[in-house]
Amino acid sequence: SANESPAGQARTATYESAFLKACRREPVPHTPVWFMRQAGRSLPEYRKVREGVPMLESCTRPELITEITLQPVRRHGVDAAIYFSDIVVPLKAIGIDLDIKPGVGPVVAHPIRTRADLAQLRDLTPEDVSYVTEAIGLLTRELGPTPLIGFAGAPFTLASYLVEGGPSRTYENAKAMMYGDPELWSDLLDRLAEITSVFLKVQIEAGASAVQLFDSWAGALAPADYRRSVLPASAKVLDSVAGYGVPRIHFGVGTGELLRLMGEAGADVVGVDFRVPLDEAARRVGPGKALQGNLDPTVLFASTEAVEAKTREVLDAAAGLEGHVFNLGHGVMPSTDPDALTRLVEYVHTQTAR
Ligand code: 1CP
Repeated sequence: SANESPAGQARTATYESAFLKACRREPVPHTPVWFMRQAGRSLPEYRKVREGVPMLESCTRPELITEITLQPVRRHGVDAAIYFSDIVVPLKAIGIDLDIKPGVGPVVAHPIRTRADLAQLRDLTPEDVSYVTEAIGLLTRELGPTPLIGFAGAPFTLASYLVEGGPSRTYENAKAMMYGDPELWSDLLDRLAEITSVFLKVQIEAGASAVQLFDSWAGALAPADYRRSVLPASAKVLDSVAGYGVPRIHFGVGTGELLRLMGEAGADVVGVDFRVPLDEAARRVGPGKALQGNLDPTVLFASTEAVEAKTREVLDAAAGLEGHVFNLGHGVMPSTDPDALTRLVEYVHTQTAR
């Protein structure tokens, strides 16, 4: 309204943005677009500001976080920003000895394999991540009406790093604990659910207008195991932030057989990787949820014509959805041509303008 403060007007404009409307399954002026890993090595301006700053250190500097988060919004005109951080940041913040090794990913010094190892985990407090609150304060001012997505790793995906000690293809130690010592496993996941809930609440209370729970590696699990040994902890996280009324996106890779369960865990929006077409994904998820996805990120290495043809397929499959947020089926690959991403945003916007 006319007598609203500038900050109030910005909040109203954010609430009415195409991205948040699509998450709420309301009509949109165009299909909103953002990209997982849109801030990162595909951008020369990112490589420049990250020079000489280790990854985890960059995640604790509010001005740097703000700049990196804004870069893809400025360059590509995406419909949402995603807070620059990493899923292991809250684990580092409670004192777990871990690092992000260039070209590898998160590496944990003392993997959690026994009940005694659980002592490495303590509760996260908002003060442990005060730089998050500060950075989001700076960011929401700079972003104006553009929504900011907060995020966290889901308990299973965090546990996969903590138990394996680093990236894995087989998750043999994590699964050995899950099958062999279900009580220890569920205690571990419950602790991680607590930490993750606090981390998401900090981001929402600081001004994030949506959150994404990344269960990137959940696709390694059969549905019955996911339902029994993983879903309860993810549901605790998603339920703990339900009262804020911000959309909750739930995403994993290779989760074609888990899509309905990932929705049932408490998501408002289910993220779909590129292996299941969105119309089929909607049948699997069932009514009452929006979907996010799902162009294969490697398509961006093909010609513009091929990118447009494959994007058209995604948009056609999404035509009957209750709500659609366009995204890739997984993160932007570091060697992607940033101009291809800019053209893709423009193409989705013009193709879906209503
Ligand atoms: O030095 C560097 O630049 C390291 C590369 C890097 C970056 C840019 C890592 C290491 N993390 C990040 C940032 C990051 N991590 C973001 C940025 C925000 C954006 O999207 O723009 C996000 C959302 C994440 C989340 C993340 N980290 C996930 C879930 C998303 C996904 O891709 O599935 C996972 C699994 C991680 C762990 C991680 N951190 C970094 C790497 C290389 C990995 C994956 C390692 C593996 O393969 O297991």
